[in-house]
Amino acid sequence: MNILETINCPDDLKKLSPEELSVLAQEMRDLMIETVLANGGHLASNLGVVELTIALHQLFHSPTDRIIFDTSHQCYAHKMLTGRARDFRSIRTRGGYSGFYEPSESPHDVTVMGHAGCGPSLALGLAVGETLKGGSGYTVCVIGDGALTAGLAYEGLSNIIQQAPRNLMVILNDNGMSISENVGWMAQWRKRWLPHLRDQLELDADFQSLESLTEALAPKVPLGPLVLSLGRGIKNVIGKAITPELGHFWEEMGFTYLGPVDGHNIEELEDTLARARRYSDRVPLVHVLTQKGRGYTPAEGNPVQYHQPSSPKAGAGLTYSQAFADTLGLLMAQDQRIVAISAAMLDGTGLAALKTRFPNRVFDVGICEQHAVSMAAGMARAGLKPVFCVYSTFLQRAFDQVVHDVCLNDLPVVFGVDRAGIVGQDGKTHQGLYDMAYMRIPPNMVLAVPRDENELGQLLYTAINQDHPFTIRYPRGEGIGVGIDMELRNIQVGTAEIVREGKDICLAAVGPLVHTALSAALDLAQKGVEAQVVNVRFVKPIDPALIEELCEHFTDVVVLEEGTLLGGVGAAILEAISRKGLSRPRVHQASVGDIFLEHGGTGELRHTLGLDSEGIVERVQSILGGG
Ligand SMILES: Cc1ncc(C[n+]2csc(CCOP(=O)(O)OP(=O)(O)O)c2C)c(N)n1
Repeated sequence: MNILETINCPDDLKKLSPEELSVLAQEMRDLMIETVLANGGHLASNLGVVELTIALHQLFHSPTDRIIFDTSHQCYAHKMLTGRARDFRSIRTRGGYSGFYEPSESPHDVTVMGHAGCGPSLALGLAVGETLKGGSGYTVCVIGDGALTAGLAYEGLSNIIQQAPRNLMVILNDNGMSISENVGWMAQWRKRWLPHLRDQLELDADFQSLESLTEALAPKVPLGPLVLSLGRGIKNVIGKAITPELGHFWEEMGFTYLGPVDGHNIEELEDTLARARRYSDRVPLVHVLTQKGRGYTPAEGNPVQYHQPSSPKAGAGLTYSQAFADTLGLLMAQDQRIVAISAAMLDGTGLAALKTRFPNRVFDVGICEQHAVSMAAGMARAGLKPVFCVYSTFLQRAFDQVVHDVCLNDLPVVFGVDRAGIVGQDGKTHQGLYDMAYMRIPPNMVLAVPRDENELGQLLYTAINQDHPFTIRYPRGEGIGVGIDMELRNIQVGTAEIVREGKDICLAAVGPLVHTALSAALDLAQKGVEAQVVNVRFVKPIDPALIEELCEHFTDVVVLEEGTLLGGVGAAILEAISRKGLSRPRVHQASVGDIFLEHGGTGELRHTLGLDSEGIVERVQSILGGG
């Protein structure tokens, strides 16, 4: 039996010797590597926080004390230490553990999270709640240097300083990386101080053993406390001589800055965290230096690729992100006004190659979706043609900027909404299910959904060549495999496309579901049912000719969408029919429903929801059979 198998709860850790803890860390890394290489998932970030997580669970008593990992993509070690090592291999699979915090799995997962920057605010809320309840629980918020590019994080930190709870600690998990290399002031601060950080690390290690000894002796010897505080003073002076301003920013902000600490030295971590916990005059901020990918050479060498290595089942076909970036590259080469923006997702959105090609016209702004949208509005006002490539789930955060800065001013900002629809194993925090509902609300917005990777390029061309806000949503992963037209052409805004004629029922779909509907129509034809298939293409404005056609020729229409039941394309069609004062055709919405969709394979999830060819055939048969 290895040591990890003996850990059923964090208390079991407390029985282990330092040597055993270091063997445990290795076992945890082995399990992480084996699992992620089989299932996909976040690897490099998790390898980097093994010792930090061990130290936290040694010192604090979760779940009475609450440990929040901002974003929670780096919670694998935490899951292993809180009773989930045995079935850890099920992570991200349907019915298995989530890859993020999931309170229904364990009371140690404080709250569902997957978006960056909300950790400080959540932690403050928990700490305040605990105080008002009269509880004694402590709250720890671990936040990465990447997440610290998010404006929301500073709203939380600023209010933490204001409220100064005595039961809260912030830990800066500094590995110099977001998914790609980090950007912004934090990254510059780090680069400036990195050589000094090393000196400070050594000083801290020496001082810490001395401080622990003095702390133990202080109550027992005369003048002990005086010697201790004198020692702290001297250390501060030496520290400041080596690194005159390190920590200055945090101290000025109102924290007590401790560190930097070697994030792979469990003893040093425990000592510093214990010290920080005793400081109660100001909220402590512990600066921990970790290495992304630690202990696995390929990940240490390429933390970007190993942030979330693609699942082994991923194929090699052209992805939607790549198709979008390819067309964008063509257009940028022809028109100097076109600029591209990413909020810390250069690699995922396919913009990394464009950044190399057009270094001054591709902007990685950090985890700052709100800022990205407002900046795009400013750029459009300045005469540029900005394209913001963003995952559907993360754009949610910038809804106000979409409405207020872009649509209210009717500015030509193009939103390339990637990972729209079911994303699969990342689960409910990352499913892209709401964009059709929220992006069709603001006046002036056009909202288009290409049926395949070829139409995606045509719609981007269309979007760039008009003067209004324009959203194109497209899914994660590979396209249908259709040929790509050499010539880009304009598609008339607000026009749907009939892709198959039929008289018995209409299947109106958006995105690749058009192809699924076509395949269902072929099956239905074998059973004597002639289904019409329509590529709705524009959710807004919805094609008036399509609505006419539906009202005149059909009793039933099935609307197929990878989105929420409320507010999406099904709702748009229902509203349009209802505005005509008609109650026919009957609209059957085949969507994800009004639920938060769990993790699992995309194929499995679609099957369960009836959004595959088989499900559509069954649905049509039940409708036509009177079911
Ligand atoms: C609002 C939001 N935008 C983008 C992301 C995608 N994302 C996940 S982890 C990550 C990088 C986080 O970096 P950091 O906080 O330093 O953690 P590390 O992975 O380096 O440990 C990004 C950009 C997200 N989760 N949330």
